[in-house]
Amino acid sequence: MMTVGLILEGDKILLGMKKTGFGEGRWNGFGGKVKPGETIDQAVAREFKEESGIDVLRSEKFGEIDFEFRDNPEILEVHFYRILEYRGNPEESDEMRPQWFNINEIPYSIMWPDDKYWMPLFLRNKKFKGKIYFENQNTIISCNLKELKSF
Ligand code: 8WT
Repeated sequence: MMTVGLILEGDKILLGMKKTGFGEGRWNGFGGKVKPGETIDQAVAREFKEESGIDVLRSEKFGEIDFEFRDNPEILEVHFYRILEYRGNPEESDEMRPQWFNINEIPYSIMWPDDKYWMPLFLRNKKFKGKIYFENQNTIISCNLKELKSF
């Protein structure tokens, strides 16, 4: 299980350039694996702080996607959270280089290819659930997302 947290503040969104590991070289939200004994909400705040320096005070789930890769039977369940209240300013970490982007200049070509499908829903305050099947890290075979009223 994984978390991804995102801050939308007016017409700006905070993304981080992943410097190492899975997703290296892509702009992304802040998140990572949920640890044993930890709630998903705790993981959202811990990972967001570790990677961005920002303290999450309140967050809300807005999406859930099951990712599957053609060469790997294991399904990656990712929980997406909107950060509603936070404290502090973004600081670079070993893992991430944070940067604010205008929502009209989101660098989709340097992001996970699924982001162009669900990010517009996030920007319009919608919730969603779905399944995305990848050929490889650059290519989507199928994408099924459904809007929800609530989780
Ligand atoms: C992620 C945004 C993603 N992972 N961490 C993502 N943030 C495993 S595929 C994937 N989009 N797409």
